[in-house]
Amino acid sequence: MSASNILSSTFDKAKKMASGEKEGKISQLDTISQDVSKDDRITSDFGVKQGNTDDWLRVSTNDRTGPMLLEDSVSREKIHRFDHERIPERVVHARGAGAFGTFRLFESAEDVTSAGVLTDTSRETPIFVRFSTVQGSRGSADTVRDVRGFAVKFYTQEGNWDIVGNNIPVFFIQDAIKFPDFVHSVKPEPHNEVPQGQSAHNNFWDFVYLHTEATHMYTWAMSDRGIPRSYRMMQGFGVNTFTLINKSGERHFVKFHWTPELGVHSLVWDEALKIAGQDPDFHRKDLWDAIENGAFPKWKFGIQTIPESKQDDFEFDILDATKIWPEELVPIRYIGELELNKNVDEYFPQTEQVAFCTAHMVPGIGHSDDPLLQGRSFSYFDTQLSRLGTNWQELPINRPVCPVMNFNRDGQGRHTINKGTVNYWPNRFDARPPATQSEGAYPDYAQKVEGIKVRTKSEKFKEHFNQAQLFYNSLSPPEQAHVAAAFAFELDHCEDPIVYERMSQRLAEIDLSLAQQVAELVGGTKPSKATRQNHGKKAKGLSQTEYPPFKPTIATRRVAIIIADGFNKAVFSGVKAALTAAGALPFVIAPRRSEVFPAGADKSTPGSGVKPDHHLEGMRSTMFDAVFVPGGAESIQTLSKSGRALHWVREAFGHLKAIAGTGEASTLFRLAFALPGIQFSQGGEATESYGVVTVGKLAPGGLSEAVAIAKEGAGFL
Ligand code: HDD
Repeated sequence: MSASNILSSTFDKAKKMASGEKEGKISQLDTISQDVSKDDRITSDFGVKQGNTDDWLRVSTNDRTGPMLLEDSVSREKIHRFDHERIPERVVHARGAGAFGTFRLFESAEDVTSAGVLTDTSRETPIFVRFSTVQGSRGSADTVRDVRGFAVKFYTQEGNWDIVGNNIPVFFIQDAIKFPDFVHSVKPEPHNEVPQGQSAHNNFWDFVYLHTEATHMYTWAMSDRGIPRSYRMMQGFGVNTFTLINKSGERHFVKFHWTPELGVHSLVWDEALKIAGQDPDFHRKDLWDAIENGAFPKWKFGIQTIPESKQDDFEFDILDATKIWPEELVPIRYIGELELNKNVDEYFPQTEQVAFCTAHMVPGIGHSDDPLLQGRSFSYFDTQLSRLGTNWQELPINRPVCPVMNFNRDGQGRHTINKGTVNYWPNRFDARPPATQSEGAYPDYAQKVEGIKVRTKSEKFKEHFNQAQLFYNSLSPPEQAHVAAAFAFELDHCEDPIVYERMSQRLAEIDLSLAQQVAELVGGTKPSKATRQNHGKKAKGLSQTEYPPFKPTIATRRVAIIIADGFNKAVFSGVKAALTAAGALPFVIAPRRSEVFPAGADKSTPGSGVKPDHHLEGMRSTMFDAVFVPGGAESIQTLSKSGRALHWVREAFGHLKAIAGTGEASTLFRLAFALPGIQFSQGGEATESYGVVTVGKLAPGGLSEAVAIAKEGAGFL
């Protein structure tokens, strides 16, 4: 395509969009995307074809390499472009993964809002989501204990709307002015820049002790929510209180919720620690692979709303971001669905350059006086200036799909070419006047405000412990045990006694038994009585065990099938096929990656065996959700003698994974799990004990039992 053709087609598209034609975000991006094709030839940035991009132009002879010439502008261009590739990473949420998707509304919320995206059930709104960790830098590990970002950009017909949320429904601070202190305390310490992506250090625990409003949030962060199994298996929350305004001009306060179809699941801590080293990209790859395999992750979208007249009816301030709105008091109404269905084409221009902002709102959705939200809406806008430059809104991933027309002009890196003689309003041509309400102008809600100018918040903001207790009380016993273990791990990393001593006392304001367990482990003084009585109340929706998958499924779960020479091929093939048919991802693991032969095969005939996906040393059990071991006398004998194979199944057992085996596999399991109570099947019946499913003897043609085992194993996930 010639340059003029490319330009005219780009302009045609832009013109169509400006005239209001509904364009999807992907087709908009297609206008500026470039495929790498074999038929293309390398050119300079200015289009001149290059014959050699490997040698700098220099004065040389065959015998001697001489000096390089400054005149070689193409070499200079290549190095110069490389020197400036990096932009400042995000101050927080630097490490992330993004994907495109679609938002569909199945119930109109017109009783509370006039926003098209929340009232028009015939629409499909294109969206971009970026998940992230908070503390670590861009190259840090995915599975650290941390809050996860869940930022959603809706490219609506009325402009961009961003919900910049997290996987935890509350926050560490109530007022945006404290954000720099909070972030400094959790980031690596200033003297030695240690640790990376961890809250397990003196400064963080020092800050949150001195700052009691963080208590509720750090109790969540120490729960299993801090170590999700997958971005696909996390809830998302808008966290702040926003407002919705309906056609009659009535205002409701609102909180936004995303609930995953796959249920809410976590890693166990030992697993998270190991994966951080074994596969730092674990979550990124998980999201990418699911989308590439067509297993599109989905979330239900819900709203909790409170009419303006009921604003003061609660014992907490509904504008306080350190508080949830318990579902018993304010039920969630599910009205829409989000699906992620396309990976990015290039990470930097899309995932890295996407810029979210809490101030990006469309008519029908508005701010509240939530003091955290108000400050955020300044901060996000401001940070993009140093990260992306003045014209960050023009970057392709950030552009709305509806027309943008105003008299903002110039600045570094400006792309838009505005034709015409005027760049101001009003002008003598009446060009580009502001819109009227009936044309869709954003309505400013006429809110009555009164008060005196002070640096304080209302009384209710001063209560900091009730909901920390509510959360802790609502967890199941294993979840509570994980919270205690997490505090004990983190405070063990604090060398300064004042820090772990004070925190041991602080936990007694949540729950005495929690404080005692932690104090004993970390060497703090064990409190003998609660500094604050636990009120004993619970609320629904806080334990993640309340979020099983909408439909139980093994789809996209990674199952390791462990074999060695002499394995039972019929069982192996049957189970593998059954897993694949159910949408699971089976991986064959063996002592070596070169061909492994089933019982009875001629090892000298290449092709009669199976080529494993990985060898036992190369890929650890932590990478998988379940393990299946088919029988075969020789195979099991080899595996039983292998320390690595025994460790593999033992580790999977320790991490509470589903484990299944047939025939001789129970010999391997007996060796690996020398637990007196564990039962193994002797006959043809499947036996389930401690999450291990076995069938001792497979009848001839017993494949169906093996397949049933695989499916039953799936039931544990
Ligand atoms: Fe923030 C990024 C979520 C409070 C200032 N924040 C950022 C991202 C998420 C959140 C998901 C990453 C967006 C992306 O993927 O690009 N932040 C939250 C939530 C908060 C919150 C749920 C509490 C309700 N944030 C918060 C406050 C401030 C900021 C109080 C400042 C006063 N946040 C930022 C920031 C970042 C950011 C520095 C870094 C990069 C960016 O904005 O674009 O401006």
